Amino acid sequence: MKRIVVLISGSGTNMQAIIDACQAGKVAGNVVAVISNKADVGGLEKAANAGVETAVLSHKGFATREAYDLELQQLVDSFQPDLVVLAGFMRILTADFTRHYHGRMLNIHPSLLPKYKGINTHQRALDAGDSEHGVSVHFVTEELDGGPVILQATVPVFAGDTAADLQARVHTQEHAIYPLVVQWFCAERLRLTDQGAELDGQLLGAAGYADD
Ligand code: NHR
Ligand code: GAR
Repeated sequence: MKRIVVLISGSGTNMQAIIDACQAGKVAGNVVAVISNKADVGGLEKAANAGVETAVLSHKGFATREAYDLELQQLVDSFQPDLVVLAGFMRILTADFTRHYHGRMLNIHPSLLPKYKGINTHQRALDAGDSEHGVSVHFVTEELDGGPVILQATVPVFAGDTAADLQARVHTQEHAIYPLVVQWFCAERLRLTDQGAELDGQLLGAAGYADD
């Protein structure tokens, strides 16, 4: 069983979906800890209710990002994770941190990458008049939202949609695709190579689509 540490900053619905999949036996792994950079967020309560250990490490009071990330790295490593999952974690991570977890850290980002890296993705898709929007799961690398994409889900944009409408539509898809990607990783079907993300030895994004 792989050991999974989830980093959150908010409501933790993706975290919950991953814990549920693990506890239902759909994933060859366990969430061994949930760490938040913010106290009193909904995700911490959800994790505790699921019997998962929680920790808070606030970024406030650290002089530099480097200092915070070093402390965060020590905390994460104290749980000896095989996989680190960013699930609505809202802090940009230093290059050193991302290198330390190279090939074993995932993020879910609410856009069809490479479109709309960064924040406010739903509003930006609306402002651009896009007819489609969506969400991407990717390996985390130093480049913000720039690591190799593993799986995406697409949703339609309807006339009159608000950013909140789009966010809700995307959220539902997130809860389907993130546990699936975590399952692939824990089953050792997913790898990060110099070429990109590989599923069952096939490079993703180049030619193949997975149907499982
Ligand atoms: N760090 C690296 N190096 N690479 C990635 O791909 C990362 C990352 C850290 C977080 C998640 C990401 C997203 O999915 C993520 C991917 C936060 C910001 C941001 O601007 C941007 C992207 C992501 C997460 N954060 C502000 C900051 O100054 C704070 C914003 C806030 O608190 O609301 O860190 O979109
Ligand atoms: C998700 O929609 C995720 O895609 C997004 O935050 C939400 C977290 O929801 N991530 C980012 O915007 C990262 N910048 P959750 O806490 O309910 O899982």
